[in-house]
Amino acid sequence: MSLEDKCWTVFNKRDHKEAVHLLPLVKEPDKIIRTYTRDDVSLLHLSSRNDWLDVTKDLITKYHCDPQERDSVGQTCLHWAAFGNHVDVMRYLIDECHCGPMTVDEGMWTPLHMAAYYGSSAVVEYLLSTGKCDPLAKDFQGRTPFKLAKENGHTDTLSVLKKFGGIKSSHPIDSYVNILLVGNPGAGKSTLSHVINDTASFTLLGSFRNVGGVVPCTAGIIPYKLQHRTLGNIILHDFAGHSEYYSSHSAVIENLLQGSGGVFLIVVNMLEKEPVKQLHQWLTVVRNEAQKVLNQCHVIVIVSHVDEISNLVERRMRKEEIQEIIVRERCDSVFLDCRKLGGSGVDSFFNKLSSACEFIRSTSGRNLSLYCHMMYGLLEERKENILTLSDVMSAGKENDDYFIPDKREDVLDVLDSLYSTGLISVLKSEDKVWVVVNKGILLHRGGWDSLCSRDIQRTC
Ligand SMILES: Nc1nc2c(ncn2[C@@H]2O[C@H](COP(=O)(O)OP(=O)(O)O)[C@@H](O)[C@H]2O)c(=O)[nH]1
Ligand SMILES: [Mg+2]
Repeated sequence: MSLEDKCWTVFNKRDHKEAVHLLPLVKEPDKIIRTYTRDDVSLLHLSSRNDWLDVTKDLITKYHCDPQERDSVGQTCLHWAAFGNHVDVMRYLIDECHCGPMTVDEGMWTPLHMAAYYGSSAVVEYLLSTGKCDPLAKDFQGRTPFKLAKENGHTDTLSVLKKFGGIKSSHPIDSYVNILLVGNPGAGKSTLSHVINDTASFTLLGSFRNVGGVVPCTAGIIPYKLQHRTLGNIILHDFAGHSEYYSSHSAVIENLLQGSGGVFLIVVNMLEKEPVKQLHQWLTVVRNEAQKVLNQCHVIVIVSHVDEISNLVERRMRKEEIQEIIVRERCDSVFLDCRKLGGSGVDSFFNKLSSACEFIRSTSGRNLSLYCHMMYGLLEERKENILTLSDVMSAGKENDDYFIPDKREDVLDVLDSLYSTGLISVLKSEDKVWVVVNKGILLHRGGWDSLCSRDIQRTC
């Protein structure tokens, strides 16, 4: 047997004394790679699994082993340490070698998946305490670490995961920013909201978007939840401009902006007789609402239909007239043909909107607990528009991917926190609580009807 083979074998057999003895004798320990349950397993992988902190350090610092190297299924030494339930090696790899705790293997397993699957509770606790792991991450088959621990009956690991339920943790749902499109009828709000929607994943330069009639909604608002390429996660609210909706708009805006602020887009049609007067009116409405909610808001004025004025002198005069009040009111502004999917005006609009969204994200101070993220995952997975509190409680018990608190009051607290982000609505009557996951449903007449008919069915 060669010295290299011997060295690999003692690492595999966890013979620490012999490993320390052989390591300085072999040439290029970083090149020693063999097969063990899979191909491309290195000395560093085995040493991480064995919890040999001294040897792991030597391999990296003296013998040039790469802490990022992967075996044939894409696992790194962090995955191997998670398998062995070894916190010391793991801490060293994360803190000093900058190994990413969210590194995934070919099956999309993070080290947390690995630890949960093997019931390595100490590692689960350590990984969660770093705040750098996503306990909701799903593997290739859509399984969360919680599900893997549950499937394998690791009750200790499950309770460690649950212990972190109340701890604030960041997750993409934190980053949703409400964008509110307001303005008179025909200004271009719906057109612009479709353009934002259409450019969520890519831009077709030079093409136009012509929007047909807007679907009539009882409350006159259409919400779109989007993961936008340049804007990040947003919820876009296209408000009907007709005056009969104004009183309900005010209540809706107050509700939406609770706890997180938002970005107002005031759209004014340049062709209107008195665009300056309109802009003044909308600025007053928006400032009023923003003041009520006590959260940071940002306002961008969009002057639409600029393309319709072909006379350059007239265009400049009209622009200057509106620009004066925009400057005075210290708003961001863009002059646009709202139908365009690309071009410099649109790019400048997206840049402004994107910085406004970042501003809201950085100032909202939103900080949800792991329970909130779990609850939202659970609600999204159910794919139902409306649930009662008891539906939610039993869904929580049946679900293997997510966990929610056991007590009714704690579940209500979690739902209230989610309500304040604008992602769901919670409606309370004397004896019942309704959780509205798809808020759009309430804005159509059928939504209220379905809520009422379910209520009747349950009371019968
Ligand atoms: N020429 C031109 N037409 C536009 C512009 N913005 C919107 N429109 C058109 O104006 C009409 C009303 O737009 P819409 O988005 O429904 O207005 P909303 O009532 O504010 O939602 C539609 O036919 C749009 O195609 C623009 O900037 N330039
Ligand atoms: Mg519209």
